[in-house]
Amino acid sequence: MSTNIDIFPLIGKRVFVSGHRGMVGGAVVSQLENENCEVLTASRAEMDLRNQSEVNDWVNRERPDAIVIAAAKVGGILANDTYPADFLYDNLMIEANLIHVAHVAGVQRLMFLGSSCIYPKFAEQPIKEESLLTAPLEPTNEWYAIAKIAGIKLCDAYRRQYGRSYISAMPTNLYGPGDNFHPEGSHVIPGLIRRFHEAKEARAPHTTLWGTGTPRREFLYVDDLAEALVMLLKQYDEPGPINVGSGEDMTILELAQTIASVTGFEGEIRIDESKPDGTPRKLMDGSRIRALGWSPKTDIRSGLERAYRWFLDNHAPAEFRSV
Ligand code: GFB
Repeated sequence: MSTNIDIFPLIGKRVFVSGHRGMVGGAVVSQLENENCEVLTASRAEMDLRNQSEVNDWVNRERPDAIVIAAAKVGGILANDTYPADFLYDNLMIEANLIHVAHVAGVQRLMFLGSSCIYPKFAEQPIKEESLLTAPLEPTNEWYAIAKIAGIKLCDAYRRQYGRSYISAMPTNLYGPGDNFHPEGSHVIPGLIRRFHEAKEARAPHTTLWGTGTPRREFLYVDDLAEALVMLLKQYDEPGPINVGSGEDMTILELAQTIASVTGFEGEIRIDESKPDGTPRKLMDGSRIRALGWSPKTDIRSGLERAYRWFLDNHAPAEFRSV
């Protein structure tokens, strides 16, 4: 993949991946298995990341060399819009505790994960890292975005004041095995996989798509993200966000048609305009990470097929995370 020199070789290092039960954290843990490092994880019962003294005790006891902040309160457009306090407070606490405690405990390396929704609602496309904080945010997810912007700034502040090598990666909209398939709380891909699968099973003549179907989104398969993140952890050391995207976007209606084909739903797709559209377009400029030698391997069709396979194999409604 990348031919750059590792500024932070992972061999023999203790790497704490927070949020390992989530889709992103789980993929990062799998990716780190190729790296001859020791991966540390902690269950929610062991450490509530919103609790500073629990985070302080755990980090000082386990002494990781690096921390990946994949833990976050996440959800789709409706969850973001419905639970603003949870999205703002939980994410602020998780990142503030981990970044501050990492610094105080002398953790050498830290990678914070944000999201493409940190950029202005009407940012020029494709969105460059420099457009951060140049215009207002999309209202449906400004709570989450403001927490994530604070996380980027925390990494930059500890870098500037204390010389810490803490970095921030901004993934585009993600999907894949281990996603949250909650009917209301999920992102669009797992939401539609579930709804279209259930409509097919019920032989329903039609099912719905939220919003107008016209917004454009860029999607990245989670294993491609994990590969990018491990490369960045080893090789990248700059302030500010670095975008991680697929470089291609599509309309939500095009996405729905592809998911209908993958799941075998042949009925009508009706739009439900009572649900929000969110940002009209969110395609990131990936020049910076491409220059480091990374590019995604998974096309949208095969990624969706794998995500659907995972959904079928793990379809256990009682275990779906609530939002
Ligand atoms: O994936 P999604 O919730 O993320 O929605 P955002 C993307 C688009 O798909 C929106 C439409 O225009 C939705 O209206 N959509 C259609 C659906 N059908 C559905 C459905 O069944 N479920 C969902 N969820 N959407 C989130 C942010 O925004 O993106 C988060 O709220 C985060 O903070 C995440 O940044 C990456 O791209 O609109």
